[in-house]
Amino acid sequence: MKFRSGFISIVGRPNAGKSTLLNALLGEKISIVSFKPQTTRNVIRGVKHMPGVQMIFIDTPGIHTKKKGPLNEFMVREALSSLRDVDAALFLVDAEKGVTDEDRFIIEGFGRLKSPVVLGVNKTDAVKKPALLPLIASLSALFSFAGVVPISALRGDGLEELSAVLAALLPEGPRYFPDDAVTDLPERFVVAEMIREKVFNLTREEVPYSVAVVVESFEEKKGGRVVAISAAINVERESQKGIVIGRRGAMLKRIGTSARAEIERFLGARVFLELFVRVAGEWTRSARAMKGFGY
Ligand SMILES: Nc1nc2c(ncn2[C@@H]2O[C@H](COP(=O)(O)OP(=O)(O)OP(=O)(O)O)[C@@H](O)[C@H]2O)c(=O)[nH]1
Ligand SMILES: [Mg+2]
Repeated sequence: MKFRSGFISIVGRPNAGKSTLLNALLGEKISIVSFKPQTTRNVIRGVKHMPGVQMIFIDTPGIHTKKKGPLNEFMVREALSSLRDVDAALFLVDAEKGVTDEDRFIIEGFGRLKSPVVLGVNKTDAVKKPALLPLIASLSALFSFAGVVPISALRGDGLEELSAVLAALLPEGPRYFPDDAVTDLPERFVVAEMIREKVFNLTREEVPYSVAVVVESFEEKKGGRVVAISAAINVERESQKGIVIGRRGAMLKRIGTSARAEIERFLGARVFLELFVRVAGEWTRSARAMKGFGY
């Protein structure tokens, strides 16, 4: 049997469940998730190994048209450019939301793609079965998808079928990654993201959207059994700094405790995590400052 491999970009509106799906497909959490839109900011590559097949999934920021500003524009650009040079695209819609303007905007772009697009209808656990058929019919009227698979990324329903449909679209190709690789992201990046996820889930309004996390030191000790990490949570204003620190440091402590547990699982080591909060000016408005934070 010939070995097949390829790159598959997962695209869709914010909050459709793209990152949840990536983690579920890999069986490991590498991409952060929250109930708020615009969680993912960079493309996140994860490798799925199956007998005779290697699939490299690319999780992307949600594509949207309404929110403006340099950071949002960067995010949408990241998502759209991920579609260049992939072997297939997986378009994820949220069955609870139906067909939205954002979905229509994304579908319009598919006309220019050379690669096949598979439609994944997510969150089927949250809707009644009869609602799915008309949703699939109206989406299929807009574009000729190479396959349609209803799934629940949260529950893991339909993922085997989804993997099989996508694998069948991949060309013969090399093993791009070693057999034990889950991602090519640096550990520091994943750690920073895990901290950002906690801020995203624990703070409100504009605070999550004003935060950038940078791991400033990452030191392995005792042959890698212990890792000492120091990270800065950058915010835009003094008032946000107060919120992230919380009363007598309570919020920062909550962020640190939950992030540390997750980082320990990811690194398979004991972790000492030191967090501090820094005001970095209005970094989401400055292309240069954004670049410094990896955007
Ligand atoms: N009920 C249900 N909820 C889901 C499912 N998949 C994801 N979610 C929830 O949807 C929310 C958004 O999930 P994410 O994976 O962060 O969505 P995303 O598409 O990556 O969002 P962005 O990164 O902002 O573009 C979270 O609260 C998830 O728990 C699903 O199959 N069923
Ligand atoms: Mg995401």
